[in-house]
Amino acid sequence: MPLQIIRNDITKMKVDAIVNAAKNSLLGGGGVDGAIHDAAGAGLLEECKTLGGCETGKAKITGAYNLPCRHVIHTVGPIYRDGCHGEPKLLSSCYRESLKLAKEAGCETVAFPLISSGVYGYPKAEALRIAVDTISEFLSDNDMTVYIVIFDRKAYQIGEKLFADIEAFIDDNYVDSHSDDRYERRRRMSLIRHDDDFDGNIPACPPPMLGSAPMEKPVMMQKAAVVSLDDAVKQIDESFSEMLLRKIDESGLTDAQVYKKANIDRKLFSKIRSDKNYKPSKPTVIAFSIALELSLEETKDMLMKAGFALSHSSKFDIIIEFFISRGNYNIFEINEALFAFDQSLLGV
Ligand code: AR6
Repeated sequence: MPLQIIRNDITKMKVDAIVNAAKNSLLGGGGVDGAIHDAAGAGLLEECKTLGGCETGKAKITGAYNLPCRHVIHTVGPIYRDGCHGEPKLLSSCYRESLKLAKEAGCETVAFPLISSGVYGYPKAEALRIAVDTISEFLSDNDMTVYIVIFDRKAYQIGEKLFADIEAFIDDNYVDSHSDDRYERRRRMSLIRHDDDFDGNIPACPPPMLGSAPMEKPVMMQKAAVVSLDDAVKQIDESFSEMLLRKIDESGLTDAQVYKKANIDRKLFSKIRSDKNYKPSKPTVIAFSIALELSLEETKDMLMKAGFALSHSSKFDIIIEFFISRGNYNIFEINEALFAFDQSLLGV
């Protein structure tokens, strides 16, 4: 996926270039700047001294010394006053100029911190939105993988009300098939075997299933599977790829509009387009269904074409269901929520 938001320490990123949120002198400082200089070693400061500083909104590139990346791109974000002193434009320019340098240096992978959102005081949510918008715009014309590296949870916080609503929705729907304690598993086992047979060893958990998973279910499912196999084969009429292309046609959007909205890169989309039997990952299917604003039923249908389902034993799935059932197709907000609940993000 071209744009990924992850939580990490940027100095640990094994990418072609990491970006430093520096100050005009480029001579080091606190925050991410301090961390990068510490990890890179003295050679970085020596090279920075030769650069003659950097204007706000511009960027300069150096070697990476002891860091696991190849280059460091230093950019200087605006100091936030009230948002009415050209800050958004300057911040956006930091991302654009850094990406331009990365492209010129032949970088295929670049990691950004949330520029200006620390010492320089830019409100984190706004800083993140500008980062995502500017990087997405660049990626619409360039093939590159770009990471936004979030260091602290506060940088990616959703509103309290939304958090509480999702939490309640999860509570109502979540079947935690992994949380059984030893006692509970033993109790369940005793329901299906004579106590005399029970040797005290607890077998591996059965695979997670929908609902509260009574133990008889596998047998019934096997029978059903045998009976319906013929029918099921007959029902394989339209593949995932065919359904996707049909839905795109019906939506009136262009291919490019859809794959960009889904945060899917062009190459992957071409593969899907040209291969009727392409087998996508589950997040890819969901990203397309969000981009196409499909209903919950249609989303389930599209997932089924690719061999997946929405399950109530997965918090990820429940959060997706929460948003789709409310008609909220904003990938950005969905990702904020997924992040807040420690789930992997869409388009990742
Ligand atoms: N990895 C990723 N992100 C980090 C890391 C890290 N290791 N450390 C901090 N952050 P800041 P600014 C996040 O203050 O606001 C320096 O002194 C941090 O949580 O580093 O652009 C320079 O010399 C925050 O979200 O940069 C300048 O004087 C983000 O990085 C001034 O600070 C940016 O915070 C620049 O201020």
